[in-house]
Order: sequence, then structure tokens, then C-alpha cells
Amino acid sequence: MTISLFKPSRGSGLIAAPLNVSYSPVADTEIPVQNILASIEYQPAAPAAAGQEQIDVALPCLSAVPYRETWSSPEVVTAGSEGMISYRQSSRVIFGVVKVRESEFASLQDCTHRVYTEILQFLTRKDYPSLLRVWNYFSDINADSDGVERYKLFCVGRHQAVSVIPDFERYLPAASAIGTGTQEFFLVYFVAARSPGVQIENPRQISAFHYPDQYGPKSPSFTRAMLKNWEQVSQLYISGTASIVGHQTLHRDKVRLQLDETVANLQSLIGHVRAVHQCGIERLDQVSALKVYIRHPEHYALIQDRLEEVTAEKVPVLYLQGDICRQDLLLEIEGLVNFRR
Ligand code: 3EB
Repeated sequence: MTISLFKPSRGSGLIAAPLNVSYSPVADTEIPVQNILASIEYQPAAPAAAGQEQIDVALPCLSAVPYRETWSSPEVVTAGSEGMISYRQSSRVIFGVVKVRESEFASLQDCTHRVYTEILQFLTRKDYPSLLRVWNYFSDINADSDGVERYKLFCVGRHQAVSVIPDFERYLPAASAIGTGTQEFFLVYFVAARSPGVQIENPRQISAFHYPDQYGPKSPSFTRAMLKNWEQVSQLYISGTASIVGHQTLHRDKVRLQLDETVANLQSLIGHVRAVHQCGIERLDQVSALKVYIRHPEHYALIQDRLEEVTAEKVPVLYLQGDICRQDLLLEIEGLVNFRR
């Protein structure tokens, strides 16, 4: 069973977005290769199909059957690579991936700085200057390196790269940053467009780029969500969302309460989009896809049960085991919402 979202219109009344995601068991992929922007595998990963590059993310998939995440385009895509970056593009979007060995750089900070600088230059050169959504995966996110937590070093390197742009906070994309178990790789993948999306912040939360410095010398460079208005459809790319109100973590060591606070944050975000932009969805059962990162796999059943209630079992959800960037956070949820304009 492939859960396809927003199928191309063939008299069905549904309209295709320029890119869309689906989750399917690794055994079957029904999408023709010329329409695939990215094929993302979690552990245990199946080998890549012939002629198909895939992105392997070193996070265990918690469901009994592992799922693959496929980003596809209704248009035929072209593929290429430049420097560190491999990409696939259509006329409207580009999907890029960088996977480097951290050991080839002086530090995690240096690695992050160089990767982000290269991505920003690449997007300008390719004329897809508007970064919409970024995913960041690297090992030991909560471990210290020379007395500084690695997530904070990542934030410093990212800030160094993005802050060369005048007024850079206005261009920050939606993001997730998750710790993996593998020592080797620093992996970033991203979606960019020809023209900007609309940044969305969450009224329950201080903007991450304005966090006080107790969370690190440079604040995290991302926006809570990015709203992209395509011709006939819109998409809301929701960043990793956790049990943070204001700038503080709530409900330390209480997974059920962290989940409910996270759901309240997601609800607040979609409510805010409706109030300010007069568009979007009302309820979380109208979300198109969710991805949940869980620190301790023993929390999977509880989280899944509750989320099935919240989404009335109508939403495809991918559950992954990963480390959240604050040690006191037990889970994080990201999402995509498609809706008609
Ligand atoms: C937070 O709200 C939780 O550094 O790119 C979520 C999503 C989080 C993205 C990032 C961090 C990032 O601060 C952590």
C-alpha cells in the first residue's frame, strides 16, 4: 500500500503540487523514476534500485515494516551534481542533498558552515534562491565537543553561513535537526523554489532565531513553518515541533505531556495560519503527512496510540528513533499540509 497524497488530477478534482511526499513500504515503489525528486530510506534500508540514487538516513524506523519516503514531481525531473551537492529538479523546485564525512572538516562547526555556504551559493547559481525546507542529520547531537554541545556547534556554523545575507532572518527556511547513531556522516537535504515562501512563526513560541543565549552562542536559524503558495495549491512545511513554550522546554521526563504540548503547538501553528493568512486547515486530522522523531523507542506505542486519536487515523505518520536537539526533549513532530488555494 502506497499512501499517495494529492494525486495528479485526472478528472479526480485533485490538483498536483509541484512536489509531494508519500510513504510506502520499502518493498514497493510505484512512482516512475523520472518523477522522483528524492527517495529516502531509513534503517533497515533496502538497497537502491538500479539507476536510482537514494538518501540513507541513519535513523531506525519504528514501525514493524520499514517505510521509504518518496518526494515526487508531476513533471519529469532532471538530475545532476555540483561539488558536494546532488540534486533533482523540475521547472519549479529543486531537491538537493549533501552527505559528507565530518572527519574531512576541522570541526562540526566548520563542516556545517561549509555545507551551508555551498548550498546557498548553489541555489543562487541554479536560480532556485528560495530555500523552503531543510533537514539536518548528524551523530551524537547531544554530546559535548570541547565542552560545547554538538547541536550548539551546528547552530554556530549554520548561523555563520546564513548571516552573510543581509536581513537573513527573513529568509530562514523551515527545518528539522536530528541526532543519528552514525559517527561518519553529516547529511543535509533540502527543497528550494524559484520564489519565496511565507515564513510562519508560532504565537506560543519565541522565534527560534530569537532564543536567548542559554541555548547556545548563536540561535537556531529556522522558521517554525514555511507557507508556499503555488499556482493552485499551497503547502505548509512545518518544522520539527516539540514541547517548547516561549523558549522553555516543558514537562521534562513526561512523554505523554510533551506529546500533548507538541500537539498544542501544532494546533496553534495551523490556527495562526488560518487567522493571519485565511488559508490552510482547521484540525490535525487534515494534515497530509507527519514524521515523528522519538528519543526512546519504548515510547513508540504510547505516542502512536495518542497520535492516531489526534489524527483520527487519517494521516500517514512515519515514526523514527532519533535524538532531539535538546537533551530534555523526548520527541519532535514535523509535517506537511497540502491545501487548495
Ligand atoms: C525547537 O523548537 C526544537 O535547529 O534546525 C526543531 C526544528 C528544533 C529545527 C533546528 C531545532 C531545529 O527549538 C528544536
